[in-house]
Amino acid sequence: MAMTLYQPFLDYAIAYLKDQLDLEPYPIPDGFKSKSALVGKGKRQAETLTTSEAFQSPKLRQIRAAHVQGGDALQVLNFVIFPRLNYDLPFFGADLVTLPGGHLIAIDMQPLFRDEPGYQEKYTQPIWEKFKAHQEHLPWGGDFPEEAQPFFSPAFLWTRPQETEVVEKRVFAAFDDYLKAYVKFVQEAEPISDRDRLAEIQHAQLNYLRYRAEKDPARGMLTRFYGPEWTEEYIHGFLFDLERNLPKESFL
Ligand code: DBV
Repeated sequence: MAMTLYQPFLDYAIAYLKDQLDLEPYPIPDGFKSKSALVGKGKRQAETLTTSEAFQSPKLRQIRAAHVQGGDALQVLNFVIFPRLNYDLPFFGADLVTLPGGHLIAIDMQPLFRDEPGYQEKYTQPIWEKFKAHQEHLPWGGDFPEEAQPFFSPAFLWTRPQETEVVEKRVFAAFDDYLKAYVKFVQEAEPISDRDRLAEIQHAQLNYLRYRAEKDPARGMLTRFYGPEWTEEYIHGFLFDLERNLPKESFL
């Protein structure tokens, strides 16, 4: 059953990251660890629970998950890793979404510098074979916002599986491969000290973050469940919080 379709993804990711990296907790602001609402009317009324988890490591500023559980037809895991600003690492981004209309899956290592050939060689080439293999079972999901394209790598997995079993098996396998490749990048990453490059990294991180916060596709859903005030604070104070933490995180 789809009741907790994405819990195994989350449990696995946290366990693997804890095993491979030196994880510490990342503070979650009051009111965001767990939030529930009753949604719908009468017999169709159901509880919708949103829980958050967050960690950090010496090279990763924030590893965070938002997990929405509202029954078989509403399951979401949004899992993103934001590197510290003195690494040129991509973001790890997974948006695993199950709505009444079906499953919608986005998995990528999202580039800071999409169009630098050297960057692609470093961070896309190593996953390319795996991407091609997974894409045979997880075909391109179509219809994708044009303006979002600069934020994705050529190895972006974007797919809308019909069957829940495909999510449990194929999507899980892809998530696993991308996470393992990402952790390897992290383990091999060297800090950047060149000031111009640090400025480019900070600029690219902010650009990505502002885009994600502004266009968050969950805004409508979260606002319906928990109201606009809670939702805006959740987005800017937790999900995409770099701007607020910039003074202490910046290397400039
Ligand atoms: N998406 C988020 C966060 C979510 C979340 C923080 C807390 O960035 C969920 C939850 N994504 C979510 C939901 C939907 C989508 C859709 C609930 C369905 C919205 C709806 O249909 O009502 C990738 N996610 C989408 C879409 C895209 C992405 C392109 C389709 C919506 C559209 O067409 O605009 N999210 C988007 C993205 C990444 C990502 C750029 C990177 C991996 O995480």
